[in-house]
Amino acid sequence: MQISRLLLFLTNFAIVLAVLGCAQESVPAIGPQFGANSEFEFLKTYEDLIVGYAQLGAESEWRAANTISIKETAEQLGVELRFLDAQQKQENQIEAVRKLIIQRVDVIGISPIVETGWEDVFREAKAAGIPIILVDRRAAVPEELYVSYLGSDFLEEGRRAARILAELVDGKAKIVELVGTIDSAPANDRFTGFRQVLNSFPEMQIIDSQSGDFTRARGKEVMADFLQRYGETITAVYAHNDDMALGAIQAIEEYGLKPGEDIKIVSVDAARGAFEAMLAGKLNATVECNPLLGPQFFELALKVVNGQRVPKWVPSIETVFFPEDAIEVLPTRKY
Ligand code: GYE
Repeated sequence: MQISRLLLFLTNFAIVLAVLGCAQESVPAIGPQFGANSEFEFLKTYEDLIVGYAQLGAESEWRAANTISIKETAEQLGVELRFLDAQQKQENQIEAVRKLIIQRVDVIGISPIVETGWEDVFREAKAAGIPIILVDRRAAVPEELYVSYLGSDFLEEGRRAARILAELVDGKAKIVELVGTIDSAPANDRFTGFRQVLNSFPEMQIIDSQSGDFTRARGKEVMADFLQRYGETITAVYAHNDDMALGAIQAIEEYGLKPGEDIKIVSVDAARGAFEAMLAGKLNATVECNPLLGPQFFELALKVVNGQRVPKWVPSIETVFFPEDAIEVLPTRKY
């Protein structure tokens, strides 16, 4: 009896030892998971990142808000940001990208001033192993030359502007168009999207279309010129951004007409100045285009640097605002 008990004890003891042994042996078996965890420890954090940013300029309220968003977010996250401003010239922006390549930053963000002419410098970045993220504006380059585009659907903005204007004028208007920077993605697409919708409104005619370069000063000049040429024939303005619409409002007032009444005006951006103009009854609607891209940009940059997959296009979420929204929305606007 005692012997059999002893045997039982020894057997149990052996089983326990075997189990423990197995357990010990199983450690290497789960090793790869620890391996993955230790790789995880090597993932970069925001504090490790050096990000280059080639901004195109400071032409509008939108751009000012966009720049602040990039700079403030970098500071909040602890990212080292090398920010260069091309002052509205493509050659400066190309130079900026080259400087950032020489500095061997981890990622380059760029809002390409125009769509074309980027292939060479983007290839240089690729050869140096530095990923490019397009922010706000697209570039017409093969997809393998950038990792992601973060920005708006400019075609849809153009279509929205046309639908709103059609409602405001009951499908009948003589329109002048203030185009953004020639060959820029937003100007190209806002131009095209607007016409896509206008095709269904035969009595809405665009009588002239000129670039105001996305600035208030040029918007005013171009509008003054339109008024000289067409006078009271003009019943509507489509401006590719709020700044040009605000310039046009001044020109219309100086000409002696009432903006928002005699001439209906629709623009794009939904910046503060547009809300103020809507409150004053001088602007009829603004289509939102969100410039606060800092947080999404750095999130993308971090993922890219850590080898994680990112979508080829990250669209911003946007809406449309009318004068009746202005009182409530203006105090909450961040730009
Ligand atoms: O609409 C305009 C700015 O690229 C979306 O550029 C941006 C445009 C914006 O100057 O105000």
